[in-house]
Amino acid sequence: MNSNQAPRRVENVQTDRGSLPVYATGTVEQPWDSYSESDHDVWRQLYQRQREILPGRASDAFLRAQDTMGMTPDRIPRFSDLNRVLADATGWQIVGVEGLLPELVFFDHLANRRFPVSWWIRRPDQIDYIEEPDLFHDLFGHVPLLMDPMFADYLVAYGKGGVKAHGIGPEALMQLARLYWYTVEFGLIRQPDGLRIYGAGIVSSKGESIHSLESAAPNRIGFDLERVMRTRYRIDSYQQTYFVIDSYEELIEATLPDFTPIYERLLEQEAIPAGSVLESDNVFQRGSGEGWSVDGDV
Ligand code: HBI
Ligand code: FE
Repeated sequence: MNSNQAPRRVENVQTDRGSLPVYATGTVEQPWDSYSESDHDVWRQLYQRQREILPGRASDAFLRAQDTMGMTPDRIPRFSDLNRVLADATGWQIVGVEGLLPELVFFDHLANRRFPVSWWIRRPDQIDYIEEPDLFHDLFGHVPLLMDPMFADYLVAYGKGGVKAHGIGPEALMQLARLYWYTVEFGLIRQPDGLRIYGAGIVSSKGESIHSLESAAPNRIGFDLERVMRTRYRIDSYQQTYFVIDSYEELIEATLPDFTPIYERLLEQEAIPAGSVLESDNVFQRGSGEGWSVDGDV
């Protein structure tokens, strides 16, 4: 990526991931010919590192989809190549963007089966962590599951819900952001052979791919829609709680009811701290809490 191609920052605003630059809302063509050898090398390093540790940790659907899509470590994939496969599988399309979008713009993309993917990839010195979603996070982490019809339909329903929630108010948006956070970004799924990762924020991170499944520190709790929508989360560390679904169908079923009465009911209830375990929880693991910092819940 040539420096003159740096993403156009619009402004820093308080998002549900803390204060981050939110970018121009238009979509951009993927400047594939402008990627430098260093950009392809960053993709290659991250791709190979993750594919070494994800077998046995990532969900079957995720690993299968990545292979079906034809993603390889060799070069940064072309959005146009992946879009041909996606169109046949679930009708989704990737659109290039500058980075994080205002929520309503983001929800509208999802509602119309368009997944926004940052066109730029992180620098070599950001290999282990980058605050904003770059091409690797979006393309490696989020895009493969768009091949799964159930998950793809969940994201459309989520986007439509987000457009509606935008008209309701900030509390509704916050409750929906928690649902996105604990499923699309940091969700676990129970398979017959054990718990597996499907959340993009986990599969695109080496440390959290291991921590989310193998550490004694976090809680692992069965997914419950209203429990998740009440639960605060972490943006600056590993999650203190991971929620576990039994199937992607479970996510669609959760989005079927009209959320308006749910938003109203949740307004009466306290938010739940990120690290709490409730009597009513279906507990897979009650975390030790080792390494948790007390403040910092969003
Ligand atoms: N924009 N490009 C992009 N990618 C995201 O994942 C994203 C976003 N804007 C808003 C957003 N996510 C969050 O508010 C979600 O919780 C909706
Ligand atoms: Fe993401």
